[in-house]
Amino acid sequence: TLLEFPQNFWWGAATSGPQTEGRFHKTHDNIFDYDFDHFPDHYWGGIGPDTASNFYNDYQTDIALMKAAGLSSVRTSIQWTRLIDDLETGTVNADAARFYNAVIDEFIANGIKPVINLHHFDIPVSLVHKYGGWESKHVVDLFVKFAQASFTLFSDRVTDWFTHNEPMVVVEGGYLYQFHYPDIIDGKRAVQVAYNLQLASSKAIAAFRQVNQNPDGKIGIILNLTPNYPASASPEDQAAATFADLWQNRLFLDASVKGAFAAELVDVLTNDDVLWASTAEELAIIQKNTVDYLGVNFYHPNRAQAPKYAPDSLAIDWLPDKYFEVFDKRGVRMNADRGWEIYPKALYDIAKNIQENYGNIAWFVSENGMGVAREDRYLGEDGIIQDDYRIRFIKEHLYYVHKAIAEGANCFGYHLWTPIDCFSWRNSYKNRYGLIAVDVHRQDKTLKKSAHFFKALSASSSFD
Ligand code: BGP
Repeated sequence: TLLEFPQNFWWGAATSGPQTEGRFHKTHDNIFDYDFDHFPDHYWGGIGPDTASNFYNDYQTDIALMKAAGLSSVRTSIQWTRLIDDLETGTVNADAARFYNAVIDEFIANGIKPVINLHHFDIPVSLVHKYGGWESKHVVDLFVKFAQASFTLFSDRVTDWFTHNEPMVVVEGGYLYQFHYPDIIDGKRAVQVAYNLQLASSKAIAAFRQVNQNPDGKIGIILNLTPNYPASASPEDQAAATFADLWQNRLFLDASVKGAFAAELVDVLTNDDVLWASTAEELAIIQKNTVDYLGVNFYHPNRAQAPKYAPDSLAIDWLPDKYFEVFDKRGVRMNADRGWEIYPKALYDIAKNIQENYGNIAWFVSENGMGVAREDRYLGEDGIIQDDYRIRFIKEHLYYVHKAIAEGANCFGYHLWTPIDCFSWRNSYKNRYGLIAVDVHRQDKTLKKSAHFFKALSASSSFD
C-alpha cells in the first residue's frame, strides 16, 4: 500500500561539522581533535578527524551529490572551534565566516534548506582544561557568545536552528561511561554538566530571540529520545524503566519543552544529595526560553531492569545506574555491526508520548539510520552499493512515523543519518551510514542504491 506524507515534509539527512569538514584552517582543537592527537588507538583503524570527508574543500561537489540524492533539507553544524577566534570575547574568524557563508549559500542555491545546529559534542578542549568544560557556568556564557555570533552572521538566510545535538550523550560519554573525552566517571559532576547544558541551550534561545533577523526563524534542541521498555511487569523493573526515562529523556525534554525539570527527578537527586547548583535567575531563564520545536534522534530502544549491583559496592559515590540497568534482550533483531537493537515501533511510541505529554509540539526525526561495516561486500556489478538493508530500515521506521501522523502526531520531517559516509567519533569509519559512499583514502564519493530510493521518496513524498 502507498503511504503518503504531508506536503512540505522535510526529506533530508543529517551530519555535523566535526564529522565532515576536516581540520583544515581550524582556529582551535575540539575534544576529538585533542583526543585523537594524544590517544590515536581510541580510534578505529587509527583514523581520526583530520580529513573526515573533506567537506571543507569538497563542499560544492558534496552538496551536488546531496541534491542528486533528492535531499530537500540537510542538517550540519557550525564548529565553535572554527568560527570563533577568541573564545573569551567571541570574535569571529574571517576564514570561517567566509566558509560557512559559502556553504549556506551553496545549499540554498541547490534548493536545499540548511538546518544548523550549534553544539555537536565538539567543545573546545582548551575550555575543558582551563575551566572544566561543561562543569563551568563561565563556559555556558562563552557558548552563548558563539551562538550569538552564529545568529548574527547567518540568521538572515538560515531559518532553522538547534542549540545542541544529544546533550545526554555529552553527559554519558564524558562523565559516566568513558566514551568521550574527558572520560570521567562521576555521577555528581555528570548531574551538573546536564544542568549546565540545559542552561546553555536556554540562554542561547534567549540570545536568538534578541538577534534573529528572520521572521520565519525557529530554534529548538535535538534530543536522543530512547524509550526504556521494562524487562518485566515486576514493580522493580517498572521503577527502573521509569527512572531511566526520567534521567535519559525527561531531563532535557521537560526542561526544553515545558520550561521546568521533572519534579520526580529533582526529588531523587535532592534526596541523594547530588542535585545541581542552580540559581532562581537561571531557572527563570529556563522557564522563559522554551523551544519552538524539537529534533528527535532515534536509533534503538533500551531494555531496562532493576540493577543487579548497587554502585555503592563499586566504590563510586553516586551514579544514575543506582536505579536502573540497561541490558541486551535476547532474541531481538539486531544491527550486529553497531550492537544496537532494531525496533521501529519505538518511533511510534515516541510520537505518542510527544503528542500526549508535550502539548503535541512540532518535531521531526532529526537522525535515524543504520551503520554497517565493510559495505564494499555489497558492491554490485554496476559499481553501486546494494544497501537494501538500509532501504528496508528506512521504510520500516517511516511506516511508524506515518501511522503516528495519521493519528495526529505533529511530525514535519525525516532526516537520515547521514548524507555522505562520515567520521563517527571513536568508531571512525568502521560503520557506514551514508546514502553516498566514501573511499576514505581517495575521497571518491558514489551514490548507493539507497540514494536512488531516497530521491524517489523525496520527489513523491510517498512510498509503497
Ligand atoms: C548520534 C550522533 C551522530 C552519529 C550517530 C551514529 O548519536 O549524533 O553524531 O555519530 O549517533 O552513531 P555512531 O557514529 O556512534 O555509530
